[in-house]
Amino acid sequence: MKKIYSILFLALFSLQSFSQDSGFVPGQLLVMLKSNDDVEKVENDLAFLNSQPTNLKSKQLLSKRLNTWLFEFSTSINHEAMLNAIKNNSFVLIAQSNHYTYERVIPNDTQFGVMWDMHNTGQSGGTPDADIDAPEAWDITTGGLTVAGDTIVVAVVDGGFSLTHSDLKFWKNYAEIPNNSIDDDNNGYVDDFNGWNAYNNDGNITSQAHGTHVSGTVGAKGNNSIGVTGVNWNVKVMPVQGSSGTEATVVIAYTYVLDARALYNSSNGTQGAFVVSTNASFGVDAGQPSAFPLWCAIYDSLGVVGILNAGATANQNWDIDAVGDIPTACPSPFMISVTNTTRFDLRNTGAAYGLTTIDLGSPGTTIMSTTTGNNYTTMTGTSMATPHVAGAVALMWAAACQQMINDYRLYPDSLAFIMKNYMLAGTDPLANLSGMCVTGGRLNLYNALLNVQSYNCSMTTVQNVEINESLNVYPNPAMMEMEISYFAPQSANAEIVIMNMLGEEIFVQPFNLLAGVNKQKVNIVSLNSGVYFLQVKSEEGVISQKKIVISK
Ligand SMILES: [Ca+2]
Ligand SMILES: [Ca+2]
Ligand SMILES: [Ca+2]
Ligand SMILES: [Ca+2]
Repeated sequence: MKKIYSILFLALFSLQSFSQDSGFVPGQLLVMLKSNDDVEKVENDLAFLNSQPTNLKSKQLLSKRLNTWLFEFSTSINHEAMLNAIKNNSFVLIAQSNHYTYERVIPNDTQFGVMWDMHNTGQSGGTPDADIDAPEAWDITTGGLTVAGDTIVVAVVDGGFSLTHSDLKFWKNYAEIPNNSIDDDNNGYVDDFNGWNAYNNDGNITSQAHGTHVSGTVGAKGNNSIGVTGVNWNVKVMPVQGSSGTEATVVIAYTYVLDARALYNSSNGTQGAFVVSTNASFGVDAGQPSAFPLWCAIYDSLGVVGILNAGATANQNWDIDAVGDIPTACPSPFMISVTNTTRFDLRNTGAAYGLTTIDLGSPGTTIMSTTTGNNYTTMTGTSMATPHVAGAVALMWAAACQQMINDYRLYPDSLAFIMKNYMLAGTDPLANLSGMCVTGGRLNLYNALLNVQSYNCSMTTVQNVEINESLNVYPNPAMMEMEISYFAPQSANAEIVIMNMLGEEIFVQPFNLLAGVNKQKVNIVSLNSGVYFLQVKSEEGVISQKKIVISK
C-alpha cells in the first residue's frame, strides 16, 4: 500500500540555491503570507517604518495556493530595512527580494531541442511545459556529487549496455582488476570492473539498445556539445545485466547492487558504491506480489541501506490495482512505480495505471536518448519513463544539504523515504492522471529539488543526553502525528519538547506525568521533514530524549 502524503511547499524560496543572486527590483518584495486574508493587515502594520510612510501595497497575488504576493513600497525606504520589517511581521511566513531571473540552463547537446521530456517548448506540436522542468532544476544542480563529496551512482538493471558510447559515463569498480579471474577487492564478485552480468554471473557486460537508452535518460553527459542530455549531467550509471529470463537472475542482479551500497555504508564510503536508486524497466505483466515474495522483499532490503527503486509498470491499458504487476504492485515503500506520459501531458493509453499501486507519471513517449553504435534514437514505453524517476533521485541527492547527508548516513531508510515523498509531493497534477495514480501527477524535477531544499538543514549542535529506554515514540519516522509513551517513576509536571538540530525549541506541549506508563499524542503537522530531538523535560531539566525523524 502506498502512503498518503501531504503537499509541502513552504520553502519554495530556497535556503541554499546555487543560482545567481545578483540584483533585485528596488521597491519590490515577494511575500508568503500565513493566509491570503492577512494581506491588508500587513499593509496596515507596515504603513510606516521609522515614522516614514512606506506606501506598502500588495501589487499582485502570485500564487493563491502558496499565499504568495508581490508587494511594492516606496523606493525612498531602505530596502534591507523594509525586508527585515516584513520578515518580522507576524502574518508573514517568508519574505525576500524580487530577484531578476536569468535564462535557464539550456545545455548545448545537439539533440536537446527535440527532448520535450526535459524542456517542452511545443516542439512537434506538443503542449509547452508538458515536461519535467529540467532546465529550472539544472539551475540548482546538474548532479554528480553530494555536498559531502559522495560520487552518486544509479544502478540500471537491464538487458545490456553499450559501454563505449561517447555520451555515457558508466561506473567502474576501480578496486577490481578486470579479466584476471581474481576477486581483487574481495567483494564476492570476480572481475566486476564494469558492473555485473547476472545471467552469466560474471563481469562481462554486453551491449544492447534498451539498457543503453535507459542509461542515457538517467545520465547522458550534459553540455558536452554532443547528443542528448541526461537528467543528471555527470552521474555514474552502474550496469547490471539481469532484466529477463528467470526471477533467479533478478535476485542476483539486485543483490549485486545491495552488496555495493551496504559495503559503502559499512566502510564509511571507502569501498562499494553510493547507489541511491535503481531502475527496473522490466517486469512480469499481471504478476501478483503474493506469488513473488522474494522479489518484492528485495526492495525493502534495498530501502534499508538507502536505495529507492523506480519500476516501469506494464505497457498495457490496465488497472494494476485490479490485475497486478511485478514489480510495480510490490507493496514496498521503497518502490516508486511509474507510468508513461506524452508530450501532451496525457497518460499514454498503452501504459498501465493504478490509484494505489502506481505512484506517478513521467515522460515516456518518443523519448530521445542514447543507443548502440554510438548513436541516438527515440523509443516509447514505461521503460523510458522510469529512468527519469531513477535519475531524479540521484539529482535530488546532489541538491541535499550537509545535514541531510549526515542524517542519510545515520538513517538511510528514513531519508530515502523522505526523498520519495519529496518527489511525489512535487509532481505536477494532471487532470488526465487524476484518480489514476497515487499522486495524480507527473514528475517535476524542479519541484522535487525545491522540496529537498525545504529539509531542516540546521547543523547538529545538541549535546546527546543519556537515552532513557522508558521513552518510546511511535511511529518513527512519522508524518502527521506521533504517540509518546513514557514510564515515570513518580508523578511530575513535565513537557514534551521538540528541538531542531541547533537546539532551538520549536515545539512545546505539557505532559503531566503520573507514576507508571504515560501516553500522549503529539501533532507534528507544522514541522518540516528532518531529524529532530524529542525530549521529556521536568523542572529538573531533560529527563529523557530520543531522536525522531519527520517525513512528509
Ligand atoms: Ca518546463
Ligand atoms: Ca570484486
Ligand atoms: Ca579481478
Ligand atoms: Ca550529451
